[in-house]
Amino acid sequence: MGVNCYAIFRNKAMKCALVIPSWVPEEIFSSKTAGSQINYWQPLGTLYIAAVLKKAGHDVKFFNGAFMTNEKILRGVKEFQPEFIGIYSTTFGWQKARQAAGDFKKIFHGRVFICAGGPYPIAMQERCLEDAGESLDAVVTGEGEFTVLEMMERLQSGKGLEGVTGVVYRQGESIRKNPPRPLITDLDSLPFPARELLGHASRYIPPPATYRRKPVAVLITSRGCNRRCIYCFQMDKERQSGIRYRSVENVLKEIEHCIREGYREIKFIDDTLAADYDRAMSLAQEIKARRLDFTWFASACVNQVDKPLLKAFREAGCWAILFGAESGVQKNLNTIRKGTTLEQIRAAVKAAKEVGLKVSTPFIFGIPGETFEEGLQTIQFSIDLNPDIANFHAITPFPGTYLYDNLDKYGAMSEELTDFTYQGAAFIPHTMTREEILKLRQIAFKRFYSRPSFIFRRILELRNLHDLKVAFKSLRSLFWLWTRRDIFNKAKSA
Ligand code: B12
Repeated sequence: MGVNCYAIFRNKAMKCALVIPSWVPEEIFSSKTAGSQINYWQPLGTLYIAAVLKKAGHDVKFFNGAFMTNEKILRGVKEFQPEFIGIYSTTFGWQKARQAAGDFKKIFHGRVFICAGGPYPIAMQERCLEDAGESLDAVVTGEGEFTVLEMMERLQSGKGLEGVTGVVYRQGESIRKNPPRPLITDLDSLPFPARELLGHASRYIPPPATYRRKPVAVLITSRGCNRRCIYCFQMDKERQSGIRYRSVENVLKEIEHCIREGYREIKFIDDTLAADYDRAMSLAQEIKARRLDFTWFASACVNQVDKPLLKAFREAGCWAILFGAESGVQKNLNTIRKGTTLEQIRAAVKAAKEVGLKVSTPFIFGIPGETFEEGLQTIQFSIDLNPDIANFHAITPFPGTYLYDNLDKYGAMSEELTDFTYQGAAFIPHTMTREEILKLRQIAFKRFYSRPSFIFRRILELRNLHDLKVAFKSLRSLFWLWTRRDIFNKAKSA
């Protein structure tokens, strides 16, 4: 390590830049369909880091590459002159994160401490430091709030990072790996995410058909999941700590805060909002009782809901619910360890519709052991289910998942990290080809969204300009789905 990074922190409040490297929709989606697929949910994880740093008195600036070019980020960070830079990374974003770290080190002649965090560094840990070389000083290997705070204190006092749990760091020529930091149990003790750092909140919009009012805030009421789906990345890999809940009162305080800040819709990003039935019921009843003026969208697991709960959600302003359906073939649901049945999926979707909720169901193709014919069965199942929104992804073996750790058993994986985007380039099961997975996705979107009954229903539901825009974007994607072969094969459909 060049300049002794630990020596530059001799003052109280530190200048911290939090960066999400630059990315554009076309890097993830086909340019022909990106318009109806692109999602700009708020990056809550990084905003929690920002909130604890601000609360500790540090000067924090946030640079979101979803809306900034790399040049703009480099210029902005250079101008800010931070002493600490934290870079967020998914698997898809790692190469950009590594590059950005190198650029920052050059700009500041090494006189800046740079660490990485987020799903990919959490899964890969010291391998990120090995891969990034001197560009990176440390990796936060879990929830970052208290780890980053303790790192600051250590850096300020010029002490090293020995004993700071949840961090892997460079010391001289060697890499030190400290024990993992226990997961935060008292989530109510955390400050609300620093959404004030987002600038224009109206830019953070979900995919067109998945919101009703703007601006949309993202909110998480619990952390973790006790399910064991083989493709899902979870901080707590072995699911030992189950689900950690915020108190309903603490959640309501944040909702009221968001409404005061002008938000009109909330996307709850809990993996499932109904894991604790009674808590979910009291949350909905409290929202209704307090007449809080916002609409909301949440996800739930099909065997955790029933009509009374969904009715309570509806009456509390919930307009849509996402059920992780995933497959229309029971064998494949079992393979991914979803823990649900086709009958439970049908029952949950039916109940949600009966209480007037819109239903969104994602499906995945390329499940280990799945055949092309079974993929067609899943498409027919999605049509029979007839949700309002259906999405058709490709299973993706993210590092840190059971699928990734047991790859050989199931299939082959791409070496290209930018393929890790659910779009179908990252994994091929032994039972299918990549072309078949991409073909299934194209057939699925075509068949599901081209049904005259579906289009007629959508026309009848047109209410405002927003709906018209959504309809136009969907029709344009449909046009390309029918006129372009291999639309999901990025190499061929650019
Ligand atoms: C919100 C969200 C988004 C938002 C914002 C993401 C962003 N930060 O730019 C949008 C819609 C833009 C997005 C896009 C994508 N996403 Co996304 N997204 C999520 C989601 C639903 C919530 C993240 C969140 O806020 N969680 C809640 C907070 C509390 O947890 P957290 O994020 O893990 O944060 C903690 C730690 O990671 C750490 N931490 C977080 N940020 C930072 C920053 C620093 C500096 C440090 C030190 C620590 C740190 O501390 C935080 C607090 O404890 C997660 C699923 C999930 N439930 O986590 C998927 C998830 C992160 N996304 C995923 C993917 C694949 C993508 C896309 C490739 C998908 C796509 N097709 O669009 C793109 C890639 C974008 C990119 N720039 O890389 C995967 C990543 C898996 C992986 N290993 O790569 C996830 C895990 C979903 C999944 N289960 O598969 N996403």
